[in-house]
Amino acid sequence: MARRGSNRTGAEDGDAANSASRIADCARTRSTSLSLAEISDSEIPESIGDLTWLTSLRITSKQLAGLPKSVAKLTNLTALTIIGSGLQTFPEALGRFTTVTDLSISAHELMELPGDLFRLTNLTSLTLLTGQVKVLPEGIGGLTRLVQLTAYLDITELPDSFGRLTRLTELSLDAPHLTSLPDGFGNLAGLTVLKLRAPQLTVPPPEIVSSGGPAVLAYMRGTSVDSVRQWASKLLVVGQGRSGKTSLLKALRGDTHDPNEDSTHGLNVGRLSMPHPDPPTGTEAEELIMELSTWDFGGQDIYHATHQFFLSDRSLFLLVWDAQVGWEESKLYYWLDLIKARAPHAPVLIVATHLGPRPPDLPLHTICEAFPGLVVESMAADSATGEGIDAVRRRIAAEAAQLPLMGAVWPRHWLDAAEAVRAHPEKHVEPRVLWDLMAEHGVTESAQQHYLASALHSLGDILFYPEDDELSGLVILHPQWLTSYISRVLDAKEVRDSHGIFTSAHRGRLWSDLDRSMQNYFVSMMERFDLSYRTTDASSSLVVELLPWDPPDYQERWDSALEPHRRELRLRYRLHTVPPGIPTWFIAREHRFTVDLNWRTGALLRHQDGRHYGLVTVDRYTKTAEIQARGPYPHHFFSILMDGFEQTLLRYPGLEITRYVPCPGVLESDGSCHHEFLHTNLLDRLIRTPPLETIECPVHYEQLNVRKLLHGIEPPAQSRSEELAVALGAKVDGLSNDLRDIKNQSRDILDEVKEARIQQTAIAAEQQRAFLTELRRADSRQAVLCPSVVSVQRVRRHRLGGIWRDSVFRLHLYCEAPGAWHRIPGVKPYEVRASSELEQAVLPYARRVLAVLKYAVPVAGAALGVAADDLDKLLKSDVALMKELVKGLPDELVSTSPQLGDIRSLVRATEHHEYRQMQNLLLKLDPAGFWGGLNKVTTPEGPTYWLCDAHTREYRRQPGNRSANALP
Ligand SMILES: Nc1nc2c(ncn2[C@@H]2O[C@H](COP(=O)(O)OP(=O)(O)OP(=O)(O)O)[C@@H](O)[C@H]2O)c(=O)[nH]1
Ligand SMILES: [Mg+2]
Ligand SMILES: [Zn+2]
Ligand SMILES: [Zn+2]
Repeated sequence: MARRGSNRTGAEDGDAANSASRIADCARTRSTSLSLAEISDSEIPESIGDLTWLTSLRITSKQLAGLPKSVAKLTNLTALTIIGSGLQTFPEALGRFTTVTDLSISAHELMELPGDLFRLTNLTSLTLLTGQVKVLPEGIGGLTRLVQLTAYLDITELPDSFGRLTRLTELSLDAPHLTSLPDGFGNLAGLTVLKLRAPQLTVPPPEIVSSGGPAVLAYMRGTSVDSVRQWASKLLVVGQGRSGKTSLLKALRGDTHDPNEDSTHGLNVGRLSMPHPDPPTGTEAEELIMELSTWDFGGQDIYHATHQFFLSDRSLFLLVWDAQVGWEESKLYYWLDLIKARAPHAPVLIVATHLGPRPPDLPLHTICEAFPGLVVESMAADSATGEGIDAVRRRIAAEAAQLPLMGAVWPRHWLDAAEAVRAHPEKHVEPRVLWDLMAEHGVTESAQQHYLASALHSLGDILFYPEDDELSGLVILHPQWLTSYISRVLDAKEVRDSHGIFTSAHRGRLWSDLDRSMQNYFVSMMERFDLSYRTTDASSSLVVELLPWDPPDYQERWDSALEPHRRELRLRYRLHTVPPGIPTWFIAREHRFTVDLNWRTGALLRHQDGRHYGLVTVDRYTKTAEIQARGPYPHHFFSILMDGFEQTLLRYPGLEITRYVPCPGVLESDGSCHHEFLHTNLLDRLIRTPPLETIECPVHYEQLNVRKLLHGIEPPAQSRSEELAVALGAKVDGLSNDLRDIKNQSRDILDEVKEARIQQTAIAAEQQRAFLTELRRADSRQAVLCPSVVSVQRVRRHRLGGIWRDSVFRLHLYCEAPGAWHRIPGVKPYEVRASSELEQAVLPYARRVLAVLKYAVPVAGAALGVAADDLDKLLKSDVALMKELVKGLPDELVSTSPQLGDIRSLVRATEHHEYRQMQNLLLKLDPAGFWGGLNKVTTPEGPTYWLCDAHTREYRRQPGNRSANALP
């Protein structure tokens, strides 16, 4: 009731007010937009029909069953949003809203989309978050004005009519069971933003989808012109060293057995062709030949981390073991764990070799129970005598024929070009040669050449990193060639003896057949794979797989990081297996924090501020990993490390991960408490209404605050850090005043100021990072089209005749370095004439930026070529002007609905409308994409930021000579 009479357009009340009073409010203020948020009543009163002037209506309700008849009178409505989690049938009245151009419906229980929906032919923007709907009717093709479509559906296919939506520019589709796109999809020529989450898709193949919208369109257009089916796939052969992998492949090919077969160094790629056992009807040739590219991996442990990059899902695995050695010694569980982690959907054929006195027995039933759906059969064959080889070959053919990508449709030219690239005899070429080769085979468009190259890269056929300054000049056509050189380093006793330090002297000896530039290229390649990093003495690298197992003495340093604050954050990961590369890849990836205290299963790291420390440890026996951070305000550093670690774990899409928060309690008897809380469980407690704020530790019986346990683990922790930022800001100001008094310049105060500043910066960093993460959550890396942090001012411009007439918005770009947001010195702002239309886009966005910017801490200016004081002044004036600018804006902040679970990202995507609008504005203002000289940097932890040169250097592996793009 307190809100009555306030003239707030579209305000949403947090409390569950009844809709009648809101409608009455609206009737009095004649506001054109009405929001009925979280209303408690299931029926909306008919009086809503009196609000005939309404143009925008938003209803969110858990109880909503339908809409009153009178809504039909709202003939001016153009935007309608209904979020009704309980809505089971579509409101009948909906079909009458023919004036509506913008419709958004979230209804998780809705099973069907009625034909009525497709009468709304004026729709330009449609959002359907209806995850249970199994069919998208052909009627969708009638909505030819659609520009933007966001949908979460349970469909397996899109209707053919979809190709008629030729005005579509933005499509976000989350369809977990979608298998193919319709032929007409290629007609959607204007589609610039395509976000597809469709893991089951085979047409186009995932390697194309990962390149983004334009690649998908080019592919679909290509197939509609002329397509062929590709009958090829990969056969990956793994197992312990000397188990008989190479020999088995030879036997399958019909080559003679070599009793003295050499051990495989790195990996060997070859071919195996076999007839399709059951060619689809209509196949022209009498016999359809399937081409399998065989990947024979050297079995030695040391290679395993390198091999992971070539173990791809949607391939067939042969897991080979030596019957005379036995299944346990052959580590079948280890290999199955690994395959499951890396390629959870791949079929595995277990093959015992070396048939002899000891029968090839194994507990198949138990194994199949432990790995449901993974193992397709267990067989036995002898490569020396040929016994059983035919049966294995037949079984491989049968399984290969079933692989999802066997027989995939490709544009004819693309396939021709791909074949030509695969058959090229050179080991490496310049990109120019690759493009020429593709052009010769009909792929002439530069963009298409890039999509194809990136698909071949994802398939493991070539290695090419066009966005990496150091690696972009070369295309490796045969990955096994590169791995053989890496293997030499991994095999080298001298490198192992020097604790993994690979010096230029080693390089000269081990890679003597490579010239200098190729050696450098290979070193960079190893860094790309997180296998090594350059040490401070830039001529050496540290090969992380060769680090010693025993930790150095780090404890004292680690303990000192706890004083004087005793602030510590911890998170524990329990994994179903500790696969190769964990945590070594992480150690390489995060080496910018190194203090040279690394070992094979852990590392002590330090933040650049010198006060925050992190510790990462892995226990292979208990299959746990732990991340800890300590310092004055460890949350920021902790989240960086956590992101980096999660990013590394992502290389294993099938890895089972459970996260725990260790109990911080201390027991009188024996030190710290050993209990751990399930991370999801803690989160669940807070989602409850009312939230369960405390939890009892079952070991030491203390009631613990759940938020405190989770602090720093769950972004963005906005309110907590805001409070602290305010308090600290005041403290720093106060202390600084004290300092002006000469007598008071004691060490203590200086130290205190320094300490407070470190904390302040860490808090700002956490907020700024969380802001950008949230903003870009729905974007892929490619979609981070332009910088997002801008300060906005409105200036009156002096016109001829001395009259102040024209008003412009002035936009200053900011460097996005977390914790150090700053204007870029010497760069002119963008200017755009203010209009009311623009205001709607700019102001709400400016407010969001301001919410974070106001706590920003002045950057140390020296590195940026300006005095810190000047930057500080700019920052303060930007904040003041922005406050002025957004004053009077209704304080409506759209809430997201956590109940919606996995469709959350899409909900956010649609609610990030203002971000999109700002993005579009900036793209118009800077069509050449200069962005004040900011660099787009993808950090090793995943997020992409736009950074000034000085801050870019922090992420570069070596100052000044490489871009910091992370691995794919
Ligand atoms: N009798 C017999 N010998 C075999 C069989 N398979 C392999 N061998 C022999 O076992 C040894 C190892 O075989 P490889 O094929 O090189 O084994 P691998 O698994 O490729 O070994 P790595 O490359 O080191 O991982 C060689 O001496 C082979 O001749 C088999 O089925 N029967
Ligand atoms: Mg071998
Ligand atoms: Zn406890
Ligand atoms: Zn910067």
